[in-house]
Amino acid sequence: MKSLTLIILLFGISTAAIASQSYNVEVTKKGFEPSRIEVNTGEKLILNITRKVKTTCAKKITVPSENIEKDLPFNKTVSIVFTPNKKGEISFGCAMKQMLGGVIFVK
Ligand SMILES: [Cu+2]
Repeated sequence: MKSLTLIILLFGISTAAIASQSYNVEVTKKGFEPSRIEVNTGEKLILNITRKVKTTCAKKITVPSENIEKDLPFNKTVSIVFTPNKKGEISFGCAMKQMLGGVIFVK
């Protein structure tokens, strides 16, 4: 019986690892939209970000806790991918001390 439980447990873990969630984010004159995103812990997260305005300080996106920093070319979709492994809040924003930014809620 113990081994059966282990198999079920392993199966559960691998399913969670395969699952992914993706969200589209745009940079508009208001900043990042949406600026609040709710995601599940343990699932691969894909954020597809498109900068729609030419004049903004958000020409880059940073996710400091994940060591992510990426350029956001005008009108071109850039994806950032990581797996949130614990519940809580992950902030993201422009490279300039996140003057424009948002929060990812990991539940
Ligand atoms: Cu900025």
